[in-house]
Amino acid sequence: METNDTKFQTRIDEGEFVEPKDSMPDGYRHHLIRQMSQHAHSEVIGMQPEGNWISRAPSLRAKQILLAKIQDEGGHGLYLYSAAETLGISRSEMINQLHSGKAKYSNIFNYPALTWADIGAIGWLVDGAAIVNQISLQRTSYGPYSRAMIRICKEESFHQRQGYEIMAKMMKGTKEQQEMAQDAMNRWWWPALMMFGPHDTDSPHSSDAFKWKIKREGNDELRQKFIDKTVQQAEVIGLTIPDKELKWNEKKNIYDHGEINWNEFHQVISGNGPCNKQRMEHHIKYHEEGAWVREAAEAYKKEKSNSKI
Ligand code: BYC
Repeated sequence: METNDTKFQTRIDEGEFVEPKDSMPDGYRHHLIRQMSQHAHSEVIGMQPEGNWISRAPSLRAKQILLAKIQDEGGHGLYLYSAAETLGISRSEMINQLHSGKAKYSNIFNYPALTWADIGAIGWLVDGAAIVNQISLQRTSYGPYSRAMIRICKEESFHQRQGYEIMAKMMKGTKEQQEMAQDAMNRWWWPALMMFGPHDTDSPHSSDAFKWKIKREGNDELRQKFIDKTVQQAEVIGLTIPDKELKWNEKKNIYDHGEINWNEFHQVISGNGPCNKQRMEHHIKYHEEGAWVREAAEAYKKEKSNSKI
């Protein structure tokens, strides 16, 4: 007799999407809750390094664009928290897991944004890396996650161009501005490559993720796609990729590249990066200060449901 798990796997193998009320193995549900909640946390924590520059943007135009971008990131967090809630976890549980350190968020947001060029590097490299990963996730097997990705990718492509425009402008500027852009590139390149996660051979979740079609492409495959498209963009504006081993491989039609510092990656994702403490303290402080908003919303909801009785 076919078990529920076998039936589920058949649906997945046939390319069907899974929807919230469908029966699904516990492992599938937990895998998605872990990934989607971490994805949502990344969007929201990612607002911090950029938010730091709103009041110092070099023009009104730059400020308006940055504000819109950061609001988008908050919106992405909301879509993703809502999509994760359809799996039976509450928003407050997800936030508790973030605050207790049980749930991770992307390594990249534990680095400081030191100059205006960092805002360019974040948009261009960080959003650029995120798009490559999220385009692939548009075909993920869980319907609400897939649909959230389609919407998010549309906004991310504007973010990536916003960052590239800042870098291109700085590279046409004074020597000092060019050096600032190169310095930002040097600091953000390697952490951006780490965003794709460990090598597939060292990725404990990949085998289930492929079996259930949560992941369609491997961490290394997506990282390579990002490198190949970004190297050319850097060349166009005159930036140098800080990797001496980067070289075009004629046979494979890809760029060979140097090894990532995995020790740094593991340190950062286990809480010891340059800004982990600051990011979490900030999140906890504003979450606590916002308690009255949540309480008011709950009271309003209660009041409304009582008045219907
Ligand atoms: N950072 O088995 P693996 C944005 C963890 S925000 C931290 O390969 P998986 C933006 C991983 O969680 C968009 N941790 O895992 C916002 C696991 O630990 P746990 C961010 C990482 O899930 C504002 C362990 O390492 N995008 O664009 O199969 C402003 C083993 O890894 C990282 C997403 O969140 C990392 N980079 O694959 C600007 C994408 N990598 O959970 C921009 C959604 C790995 O066992 N997520 N770990 O404690 C994914 O696609 C997948 O989760 C990953 C990892 C490819 C990241």
